[in-house]
Amino acid sequence: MKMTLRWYGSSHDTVTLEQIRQIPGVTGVITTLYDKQPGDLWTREEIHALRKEVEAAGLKIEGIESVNVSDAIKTGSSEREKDIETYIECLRNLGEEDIHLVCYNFMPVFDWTRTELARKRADGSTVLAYTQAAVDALDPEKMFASIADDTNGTVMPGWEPERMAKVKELFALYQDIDNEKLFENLVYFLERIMPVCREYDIRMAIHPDDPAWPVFGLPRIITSKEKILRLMEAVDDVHNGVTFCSGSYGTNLENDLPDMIRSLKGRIHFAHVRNLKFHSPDNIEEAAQLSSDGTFDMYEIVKALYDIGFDGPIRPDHGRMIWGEKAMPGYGLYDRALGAAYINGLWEAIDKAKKRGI
Ligand code: CS2
Ligand code: MN
Repeated sequence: MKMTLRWYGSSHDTVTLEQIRQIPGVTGVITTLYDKQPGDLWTREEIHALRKEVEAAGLKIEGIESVNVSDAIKTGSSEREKDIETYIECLRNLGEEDIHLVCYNFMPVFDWTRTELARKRADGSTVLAYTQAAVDALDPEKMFASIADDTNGTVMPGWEPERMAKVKELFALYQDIDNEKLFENLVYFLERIMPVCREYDIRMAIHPDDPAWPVFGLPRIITSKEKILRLMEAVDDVHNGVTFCSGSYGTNLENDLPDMIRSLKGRIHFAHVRNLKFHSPDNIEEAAQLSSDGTFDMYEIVKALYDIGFDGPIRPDHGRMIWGEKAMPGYGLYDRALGAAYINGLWEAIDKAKKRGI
């Protein structure tokens, strides 16, 4: 595996490339052109400039998270062909710049959903949290307003204010889209982009829905082993692959994470590793990577990735906010650096044990 950190670019991130470079074992970043809206073209020049900036800091762009997919593509509206053409051109430009991994999601309206961005834990750290009761009590249009005060002045991915201003319209777009229709539109999109992915060896890696069940009555299709395997079979090409996000699939305790990883051997192109602490099945908060701080056995998750020969980029997904840091919730420097060190430690121990035949 290649240890990476997500980086939002110098005009949005509070964390610098120089800081990332000093985390032991981190060799690359997962980044994006954060100002682009779904459907925008990413020019070769823009990608090249980003690449030069990252390389000047001694790091490599290991992948893009995300090239966002437009609502026209997700809903299959009349604008979809134009947007797919643009997406193909983005992929071509990325390929020309030697970038071979693209993470994306196919969630309607909201990207990930949380009800708190700064829940205080016993140790004084703050974390992202989700309670179903809070979602049920909320009007989706007020969702953004309810969390806006806790963003530390940053723009949260998938929660861009311009987008949230249109929530009502967005809901209307999905009115006639059920799970099957959304799945069909996803397969259509993948089939259309596979040729350019093959040409440039670009691995598409779908991020699961977070949480792994429908919110606000919207369809959700990437939530379980059965559903992700169905997608792998529907477009049976190695370039149609997976971002394995433990914290997203893991929101549903019925998902056996190590088993899912093993069943996706060869198709996991990117891994997001994080731990969750469950107070009940629908009252969940993010935890430190350390297994005993949360509910997951992080050793088993990393071991499963090791066992399937995972050699793609991995990143500690979200981190807690600690030591007085002010950053985008989930994306501070300190706890993600601790997370990277922890995962690296697990990996080294698993590797040495294996090589010594233990
Ligand atoms: C990420 C997602 O920050 C997060 O929760 O895991 O926003 C992820 O980047 C997108 O869903 C991928 O398109
Ligand atoms: Mn994730």
